[in-house]
Amino acid sequence: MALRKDFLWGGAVAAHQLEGGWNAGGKGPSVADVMTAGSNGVERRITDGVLAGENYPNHEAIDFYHRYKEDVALFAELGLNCFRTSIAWTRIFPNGDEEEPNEEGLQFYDDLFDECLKNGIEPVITLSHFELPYHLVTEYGGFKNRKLIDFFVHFAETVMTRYKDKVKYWMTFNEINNQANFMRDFAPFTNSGLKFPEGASDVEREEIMYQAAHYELVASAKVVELGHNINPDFQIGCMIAMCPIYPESCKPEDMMAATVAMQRRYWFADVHVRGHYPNYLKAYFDRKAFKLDITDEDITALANGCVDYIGFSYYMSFAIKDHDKAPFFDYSEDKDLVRNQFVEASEWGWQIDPLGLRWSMSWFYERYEKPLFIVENGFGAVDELEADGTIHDQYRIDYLSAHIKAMKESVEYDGVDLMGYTPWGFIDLVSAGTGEMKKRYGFIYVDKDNDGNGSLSRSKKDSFAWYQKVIATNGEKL
Ligand code: P53
Repeated sequence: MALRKDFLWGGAVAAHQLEGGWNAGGKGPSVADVMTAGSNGVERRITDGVLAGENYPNHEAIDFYHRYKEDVALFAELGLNCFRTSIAWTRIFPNGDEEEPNEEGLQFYDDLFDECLKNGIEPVITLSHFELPYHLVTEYGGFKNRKLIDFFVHFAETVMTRYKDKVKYWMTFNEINNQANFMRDFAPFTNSGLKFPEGASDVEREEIMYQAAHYELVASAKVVELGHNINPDFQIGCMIAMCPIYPESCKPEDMMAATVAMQRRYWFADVHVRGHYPNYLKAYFDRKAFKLDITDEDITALANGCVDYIGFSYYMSFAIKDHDKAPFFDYSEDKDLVRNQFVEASEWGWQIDPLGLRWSMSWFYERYEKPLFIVENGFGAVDELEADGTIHDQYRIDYLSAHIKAMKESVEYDGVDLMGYTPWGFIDLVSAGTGEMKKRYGFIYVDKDNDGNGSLSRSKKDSFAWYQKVIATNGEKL
C-alpha cells in the first residue's frame, strides 16, 4: 500500500503561538496570555492576570495576525495542501461566556481561510489548543466546572456554522491527555484552565483532573454529534499526544508498569473513539474512591459522539521501570520515566525515536481501526543564521525524513490507514512548553529572539526546499 493519492501534506501551528495581536480586534485574554517566558528546564510561570513588567511571549508571537497574507503566500510556495491551525476562542468570545460572538474575530478567520483556499490550502482546525478564555478560569475555575461544557459547545457551534463551507477537518481538544501529568501545573492549566487549591494533595489534584477531562470528553462528543448535523461531510477527530511508554527491560514487572502507564496516558483516546469508559479505568476509579460527576446523560452523549479519526502528535517515546509498584503499578508521569539508553535525545531532552512512530501507528490502528492523522511531528533545535542569511538545518531534515520513512513503512507494511502529515511549527513560533523562540521547528525562519528582539522578517531554511520536494513527490524523495 502506498500513501493515499489525496494525502494531506501540511504544516501545523496554534493561534496563540503565532498570531500575536493578543488584545487586537476585540480579543480577550486567554490562558496563554498569562504565561511568562521560561527557558530550557525552567517552567513558565502562570501569573494572576496580565501584570506589568512581565514578559509574555504570546502577546506578540510572530505577528501572524497582521502578516498572514504574506505568510500564506510562503505556505503556498512550500506546496502545502493543508494548514492546521486553531481558532482562538477569545477572538470569538473574549470572555468565553457571552451569548453573542465578536464579529471582528469571526471576520479574521473568514479572511484567513479565504486566503488559504485561494492558494489551494485546506484549513484543518483545532477548536481548543491551550487557549481557553482566562475569564473562564477566574470566574468558573476552568473545566472542573460543568458549565464549561455549554460554553465550549456554543463556541464550537458558532464557528462550525460560520465556516461550514470552508473547513471540513476539525479536532476538538489539543493533546487532551497531556494532563495525565497532573503533578505539574503546566498541563492542567493549558489543557483545562485548572489551578489547584494551595496545598492540594496528589489525590485531590488527580481527581480534579479526571473531572475536568470528563467534562471535556462530554463537550467533545456533543460537538462531534452537532458538527455532523451542521455538515455531514465534516471529519471531526480527537487529538492525542502520543509518547509511547516502553518497559525499560523485559522484566515482567517493567512490562506491567508500562501497560498501566499506557492506560493512564491514553484512556482519553478510548473514550473519544469508543464512546465509553474502559473497564480498567472504572476499576481504578473504584479503588481510588473518586467521587466524579458522571451522569447518565453524559454516558449517552459520549456514546453518540465518537470521533471520525484520530489526530495525534508524535515527538518522542518514553520508557519506564517498575519502581517496586506491584500490585497496582500506579503511574506518576512526574517521577517514573527513565532515560532510554538506545536512543538519542534533543537538547531539550526529547528522545528521538522514529521507529516509535511506526509502533504508535500500529497501536492506534489495531486498537481502533479508524483513520489516523499525524497532526504534529518535529524537531525543536537552535538554528544558526549565517552571515549570508542562510540556515543549514540538516539535523531537522534528518529527523523528519527518518520519521516520514517510518510513517510510510507503517502504511506500506502494516496496512495503517493514514490521512495526512502536518509537521509542527513549520514556521518558527513560540514554544508551548518553554515560551522560547530559540526552540525552533520551522522550515521558515522568523527573526526574533527569546527577549522579543528582532525584525520578525521571514526567511527560508534549507529544510524549506527539502519539504517542497517531499510534498511534490508525495513522500517518495526524502
Ligand atoms: P514545545 C509536551 C509534550 C509533547 C507535546 O512543544 C507538547 C508538549 C507541551 O509542551 O506540546 C505540543 O513547543 C503542542 C504544541 C507544542 C508542540 O507540541 O514545548 O501541541 O502546542 O508547541 C511542541 O516544544
